Amino acid sequence: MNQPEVVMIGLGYIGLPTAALIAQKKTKVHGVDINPDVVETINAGKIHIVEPELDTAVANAVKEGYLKAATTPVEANVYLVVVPTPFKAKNEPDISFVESATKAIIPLLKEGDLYIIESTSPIGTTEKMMRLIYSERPDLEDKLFMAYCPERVLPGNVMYELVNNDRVIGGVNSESTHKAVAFYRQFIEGDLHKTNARTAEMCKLVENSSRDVQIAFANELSLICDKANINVWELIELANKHPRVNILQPGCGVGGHCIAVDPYFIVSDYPLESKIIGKAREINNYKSFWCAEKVQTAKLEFELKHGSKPKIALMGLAFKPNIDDLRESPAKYIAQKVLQNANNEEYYIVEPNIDSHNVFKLTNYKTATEAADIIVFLVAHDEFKTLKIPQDKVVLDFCGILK
Ligand code: SAJ
Repeated sequence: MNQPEVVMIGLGYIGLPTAALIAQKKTKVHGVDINPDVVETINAGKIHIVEPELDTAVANAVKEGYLKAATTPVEANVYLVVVPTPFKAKNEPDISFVESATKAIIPLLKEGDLYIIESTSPIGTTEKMMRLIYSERPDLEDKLFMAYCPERVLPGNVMYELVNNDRVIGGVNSESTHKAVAFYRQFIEGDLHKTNARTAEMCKLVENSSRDVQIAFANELSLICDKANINVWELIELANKHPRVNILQPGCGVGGHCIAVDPYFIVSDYPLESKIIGKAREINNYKSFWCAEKVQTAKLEFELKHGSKPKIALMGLAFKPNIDDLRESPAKYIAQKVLQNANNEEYYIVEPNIDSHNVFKLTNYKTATEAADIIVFLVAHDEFKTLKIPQDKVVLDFCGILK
């Protein structure tokens, strides 16, 4: 391939679909990933993640020569950093992947290049990377364009949302913002909103924190209603009849790679100011613990009443309904916790969206509900909503299946 237009560093859940999207528009993309297996898979026209429509997009882009992967970057005109920003101890964000991706491209940079970070990042990261770049390349001082542009796609609908969602684009100066907007305009049909880098960084964190806080409110209501003997689902439905009220749904906690994580990026830098954001994280985490305790109590009550051990069905392991993704899943956490406390009861673990699991032995959802004495709904998968549950079963409905 001749010199690519774009280097995409990080070929994961966001980087790879974005690379494929750019390549679909016949712009040459050189994708970079530290994992040689990922590189090999992509160069064979295949994909290593589950995402509808991504397979054909990547296969076509590779076949037509617009997408190529490697473990190291090459010279280009636009550099996109789309690598993970995980956590160190004490929920502090770790930007070392962003740093190492940036360091890898510093020697390749030339006047007029555009450098964009998409990775979820603490406030000030883009400016920090700017200082890093200019400290090593003083010859390029003020001659590069740099911006932050977070992604906002929902796993499972990435190929549609990447093109159609609005984007927030913040440069380290207005020239950078304009240059980055012009770049994204080629691939994105949603509106592109201009701001500065710090606001764009904060915007991403705030979007997910806002959802976390709203879910925490619903989860808090579920705890209060449990004590007050009120059906929380009915309550929320009725409250939402008010034209300006829109309460979200309680569940067994908040999982996934974004909403349960991003608020900590704010809390760790601004602990004194971010009281609601921090508390929401606590409430949502506590909700999972509370659910596990409820199972334990139901189990003991059953034993006292019947003088025998119950059979227990744990319904759902995914981090949200109708997906096969188990990472950071509160349902999985609850299942693990319940099994740790197991005392010769029989358990049926159910997850209709996956065929098998390396830790949990899975049971079909119909078989499990027929056999179990206690049915615990952890995830509101569609299949569960069609089940007819006999009156004599104990049901713990943490996700509104029976509402
Ligand atoms: N959940 C509830 N109650 C609700 C809604 C969700 O308990 O009423 C739970 C889900 O079960 C799940 C968790 O919250 O455990 C998160 O699920 P989600 O569907 O709200 O979001 P994600 O993590 O799949 O994707 C989010 C999205 N952000 C927002 O909706 C603000 C997505 O647009 C982002 O791109 C993504 O995070 C990300 O990458 O940041």
